[in-house]
Amino acid sequence: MVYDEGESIPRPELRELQGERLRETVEHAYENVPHYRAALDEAGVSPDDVRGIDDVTKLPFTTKDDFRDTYPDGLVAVDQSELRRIHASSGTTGKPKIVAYTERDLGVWSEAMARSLVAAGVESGDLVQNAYGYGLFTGGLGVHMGCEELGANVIPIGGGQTGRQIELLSDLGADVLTCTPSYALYLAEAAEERGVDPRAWNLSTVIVGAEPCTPPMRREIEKALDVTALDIYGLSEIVGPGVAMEGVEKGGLYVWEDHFYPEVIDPDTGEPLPEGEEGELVFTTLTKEAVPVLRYRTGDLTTLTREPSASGRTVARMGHVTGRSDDLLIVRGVNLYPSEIESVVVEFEEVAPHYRIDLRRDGQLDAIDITVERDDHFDGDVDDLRERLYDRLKTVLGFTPDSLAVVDPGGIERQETGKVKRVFDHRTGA
Ligand code: DLL
Repeated sequence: MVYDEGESIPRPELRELQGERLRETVEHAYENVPHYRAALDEAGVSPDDVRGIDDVTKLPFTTKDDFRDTYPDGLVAVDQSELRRIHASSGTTGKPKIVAYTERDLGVWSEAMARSLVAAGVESGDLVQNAYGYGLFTGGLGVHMGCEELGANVIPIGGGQTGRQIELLSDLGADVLTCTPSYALYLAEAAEERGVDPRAWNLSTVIVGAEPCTPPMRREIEKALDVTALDIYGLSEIVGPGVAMEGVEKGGLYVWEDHFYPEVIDPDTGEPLPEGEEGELVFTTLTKEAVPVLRYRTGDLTTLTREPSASGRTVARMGHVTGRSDDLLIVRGVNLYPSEIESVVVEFEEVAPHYRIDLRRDGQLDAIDITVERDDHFDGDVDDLRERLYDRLKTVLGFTPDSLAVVDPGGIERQETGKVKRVFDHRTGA
């Protein structure tokens, strides 16, 4: 099932539509945002040079710094009186990125979210417990609007209040839960602790997003809650949740590319990469009024395909985000992505899917300490488990961690709301 015809426009028509919309967007940005006028002039590109969607590669990139440098509203392209909503990114360092929406922008977002819910199998009349934070974060209100647009029944509980979440899941029996993957696991664990069996809930689907979730982590969620876990992607700078959504077929995340045009580039050279190759995801908005965005470098690493999909949707599909280009940790000169450690942790049934990485300086050298948590059900020899984990980590990482601690269940501090922090880099104070 699709929500509207925009999802399955024949590709030649879609490209034509994208070309027209790109040209309008570039014109709009050039006329109304001094930053874009300067950037386009510097790149020697005028709106007239945009004749089709392929011309997107002529445009200069927009970066997070461009949002920060023009804080708070330097990228807004319409009069204040046209604005209907302001959100902000959940950035952990520096100023947040402020984003704004016109009425039409909110309509596009609601539609993208409704499409996303339908792709996940949500139907009008379904009950959705929305545990994404409401407020400046786009998660709560974005999902909420999509539910209303679709005609689903939404419980706007927001993030946190775990006791309440458990009670409502037991008493109201939502069909769908929306939350971050780390919170889905937290909730399942918290229910067990209270003597509630989360597998007995009525949930059939959990829509997880806002942070990466490795495939094994997803399987943990599916097992713990007896659900299908589907991945929702989005970012405030583009619109919020619902830029892309994994369908029930699980063949990648549909990108609603009649509104948000995706590219994947080599993060080092900025050159577009061939389909299927992993690189940095870049988005250009095609219909946004308040904050049009040209070639925004998301920092997120993934792949793109435009192969026909089993569902009949014609839009591009992206892979799960595997990490961020700025996630890369360099430890003693060796590249390390936190997801590599996660992939080992989830291989072992004897440990819980929680871990913590601490980086510190030991004299002139980098040191890395890894902490994992013994699973509740494991009552074997912890030293032996530690040895096996250590060996596996050495093989996967290509170097030897300075320490590996296996702590008792619950030993790693949980974060109840928001995006989970797993890396503590004491070398930089981050
Ligand atoms: O996290 C929007 C959102 C809310 C998406 C609820 C999905 C569900 P920001 O706070 O601006 O917006 O953060 C955007 O979060 O660039 C990614 O690094 C990360 N992210 C979002 N969705 C995913 C995902 C929201 N499905 C940043 N997988 C993005 C991996 C994700 N990372």
